[in-house]
Amino acid sequence: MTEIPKNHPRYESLSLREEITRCVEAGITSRQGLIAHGRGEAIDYLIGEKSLPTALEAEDAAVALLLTAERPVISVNGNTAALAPKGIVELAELVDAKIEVNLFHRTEERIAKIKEHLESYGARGVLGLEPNEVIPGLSSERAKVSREGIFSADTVLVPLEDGDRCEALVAMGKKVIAIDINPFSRTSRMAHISIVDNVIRAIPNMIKSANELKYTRVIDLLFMIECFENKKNLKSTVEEIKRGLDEGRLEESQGYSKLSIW
Ligand code: PTJ
Repeated sequence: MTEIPKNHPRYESLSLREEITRCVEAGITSRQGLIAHGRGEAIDYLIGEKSLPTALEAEDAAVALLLTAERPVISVNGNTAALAPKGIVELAELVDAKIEVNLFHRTEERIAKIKEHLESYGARGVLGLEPNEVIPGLSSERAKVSREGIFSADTVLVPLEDGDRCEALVAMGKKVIAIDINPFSRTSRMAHISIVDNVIRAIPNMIKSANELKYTRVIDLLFMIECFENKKNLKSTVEEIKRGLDEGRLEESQGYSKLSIW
C-alpha cells in the first residue's frame, strides 16, 4: 500500500485507488474491475467529481421506487463491494431490500469473499452463493441468480452494471435502477432510473434521501416516481456536463482555476 499524504490535492481519488487495489488483492474485486474503475474516474473528472442536480433528482426518485417496491433487491459486484460496502448495508436496511452478490467475472470463491466482506459491515442473509434460477436470454455468468432474490424481485438496484443484464432484467418486467457514471452507457439508456453519479456519492445521497422519505405517504412517493422522466434527466445531465466544461467548472474543481490549460 502506498501512503497517500492527506494534503495531496487528489487525496480522495488516490485513496480510493488504494482501496480498490487492496480489494483486488483480497479477492473481492476482479482485476477487470480496475479498468472499469479507471473509466469511471475519467468520466467523474469531466463531471467535476460532485453530484449534479440531475443525479440528486434521480437518487430521490430511486429511493421512492425502492421504498414502494414489494421485493426490492440490491445487486452487488466486486467494485461496489470495494467502494461502498458500509453504505450498501445501511441502504438495504433503510429500504428493506435484500442484498444479492451477482458477478460478471463469476467465481464462487469471490462471491463468498464479498459476502463475508459485507457481513463484516453487518449484512445478513446475503444471497448469491447458491443460485437456483437463470435470467432468461442472458448468456453471461451474471444470468445465475437466486429465486428468492433477483429472480423474484420487482425492483433491482444495479450499481456499475453491464448493459446486457440491465436489458434482460427490464425484459423480465422488473423496474431497474442503475448507478453508472457514464450517461452514454447501454445501462444508463436501458434502466428505468439512471443515476449518473459515482457510487461513492450516490449511496450516501440515497441513504440521506431514504432517511428523509421513509415517513412520506406512499401516494406522494408514487407521485415522485411518476414525475421522474429518465430520458429527460439523462439529456439534462449531458447538457449540464457540457455547460460545466464550457464554464470552466472542471478546472475549478481540480484546483486549476488560476491556470490556463487550453
Ligand atoms: O465484479 P464483477 O465480476 O461483476 O465485475 C464488475 C465490472 C465493473 C468489472 C463489470 O461489471 C464490468 O466490466 O462493467 P463495465 O462494462 O466496465 O461497466 C461498468 C460501468 O460502471 C461503466 O460504464 C463505468 O463508467 C461505470 N463506473 C465505473 N466506476 C464507477 C462507475 N459508475 C459509478 N461509480 C463508479 N465508481
